[in-house]
Amino acid sequence: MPTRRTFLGQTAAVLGLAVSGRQVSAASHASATLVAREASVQLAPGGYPATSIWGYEGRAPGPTIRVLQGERVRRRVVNDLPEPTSVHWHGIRVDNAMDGVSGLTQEAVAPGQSFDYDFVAPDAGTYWYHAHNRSWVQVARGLHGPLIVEEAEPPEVDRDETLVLDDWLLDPETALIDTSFDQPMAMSHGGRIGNLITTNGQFDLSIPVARHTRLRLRLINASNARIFPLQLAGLRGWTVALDGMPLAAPEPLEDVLVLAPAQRADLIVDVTAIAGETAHLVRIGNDDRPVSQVAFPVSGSSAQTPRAVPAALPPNPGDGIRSLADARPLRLVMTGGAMGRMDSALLGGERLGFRALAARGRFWAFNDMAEMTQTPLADLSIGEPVRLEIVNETVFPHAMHLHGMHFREIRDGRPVGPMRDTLLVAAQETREIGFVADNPGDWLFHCHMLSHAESGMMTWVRVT
Ligand SMILES: [Cu+2]
Repeated sequence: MPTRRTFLGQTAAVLGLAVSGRQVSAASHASATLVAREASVQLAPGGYPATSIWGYEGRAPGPTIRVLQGERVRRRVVNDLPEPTSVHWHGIRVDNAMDGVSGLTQEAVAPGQSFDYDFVAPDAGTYWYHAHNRSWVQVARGLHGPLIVEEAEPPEVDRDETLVLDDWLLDPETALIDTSFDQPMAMSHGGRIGNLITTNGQFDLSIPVARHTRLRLRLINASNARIFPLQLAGLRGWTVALDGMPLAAPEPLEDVLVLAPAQRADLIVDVTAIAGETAHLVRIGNDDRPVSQVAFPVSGSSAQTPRAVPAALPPNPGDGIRSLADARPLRLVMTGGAMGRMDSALLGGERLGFRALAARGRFWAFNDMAEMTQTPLADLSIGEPVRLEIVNETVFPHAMHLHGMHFREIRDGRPVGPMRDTLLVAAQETREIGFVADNPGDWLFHCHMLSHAESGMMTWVRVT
């Protein structure tokens, strides 16, 4: 085997660079179009060639869309790509026709065509948008961006930073995107895991700060399959929202924050490192070693003393599910994958063995179905409360995402915690969620390890 260069230089290269992290700008307001197109960007460290990506406005992440809570989001998505596409507004309780799921809520937008998205953003918080046609390919190529819905009265912070965490699978010689999107090994294991990890498209993002600066960090995991275990170093912080939805009370972030694909976390952090030091958002690497995800070099001091614990964010409208008294029980059993025990599953009305399924690019099943079926997992009446047990019989974790509605987790028979849209279910684990089916339409429920979704882990519910 020839020795291949790797991107391992990325850890050491982090320190010493002082690049402004502020990528968000007023430019996001300038245009009501969002052009999906090819572009060339420098992702890999200097010395490597530029990478040809697909990005909104030619960037990855795409421009930050920022609106006030209750305002409309209007974007004409123009498809300048060589294949059809559509855009999903992840975590936003949109009208079904605006959900952007090609094949379910709209036809994919052909090359050269456009589609007008127009919806109200009812909930404040940190959301994101991404391609939802062939998403295991299109998101991996860079089609995603932040969607920030601001509170009428946002919390008092010195800076508000959106941090889009992503990974890229690049050819280590050419820095081109590895196009083996359908690779059976990745599909049947943890999904497509990249070899270059970026924040806001930079492998070495560095945000200069002063001591005692208070920052709001809006973390978005836009990767196809990577789970980010994160920690703070030189920062004292609290989690104030998960998946955009406020926590009842800020939770001190002293241990590891696990951010699964598609999940978001809003943190409020105070810089405790002193001038001359560098604080970090730390990622726990595969070998359990801490690695810098984002560096915050400290110079000077913004205040003499640290500040008080932040207040909770104002709650969003709607209470979600509070009682399970009349909830309809549903069950979703996840099977398949490498080292799993799925002997067979249904595909196209035919029962196929695991090898035959694998030959057709199917490695997983929901309730014995290795594809999205014509009939929904459940036909729900508008306003109906639901409890859904998720049984993970595989040996891999899965980040389960419900479109159109938010759920709470059910523990000890009670709905608890903040409302969420994506739940990480660990290997061999059973979890339960509850929600009120209060948004009419056809809504996907799928694994957000995107190659898992493509190879069997997708279903839907109908609300009428
Ligand atoms: Cu999965």
